[in-house]
Amino acid sequence: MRHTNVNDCKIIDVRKYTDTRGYLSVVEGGLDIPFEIKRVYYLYMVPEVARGAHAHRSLQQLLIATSGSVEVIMDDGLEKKTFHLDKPWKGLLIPSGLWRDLENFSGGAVLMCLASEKYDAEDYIRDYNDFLKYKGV
Ligand code: T46
Repeated sequence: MRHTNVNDCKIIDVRKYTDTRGYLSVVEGGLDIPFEIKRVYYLYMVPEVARGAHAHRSLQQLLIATSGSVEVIMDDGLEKKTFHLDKPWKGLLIPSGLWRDLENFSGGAVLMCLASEKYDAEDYIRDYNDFLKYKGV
């Protein structure tokens, strides 16, 4: 989606159930988030490097730092917005068509992604100038 902007990204409280045994969090596609989940992947044992640096043409995602913390910098070509993910019940809902950089993974961080589509290398825009052209900036 060419017309999305950083203000379309939303932090959501992931549904959680608590009792004396601790916490259980759940995400159901189409119910807690506006898409069906076709793929789950997660990043872990990330050294002091940045990841991401791409946009997706179609993919919608929910990112959750299930352990530790990470910064996600969203960029629509005109504006940037930084989200700090640091709780297993805090999710960042990302619509398609936005550039993201992932930085400052804490030690032991695990970043889980619930994705709206199966893997498709063609869905990625990995060159920032191509991204700006795509957004018409
Ligand atoms: C994203 C951030 C949060 C696959 O073969 N299948 C997959 O489903 C995925 C996600 C990746 N790969 C392969 C492609 C690359 O050879 O795994 C390798 C590393 O992927 P990438 O360089 O895209 O990793 P990140 O951390 O830059 O980005 C990933 C996701 O690709 C991306 O969708 O939003 O995590």
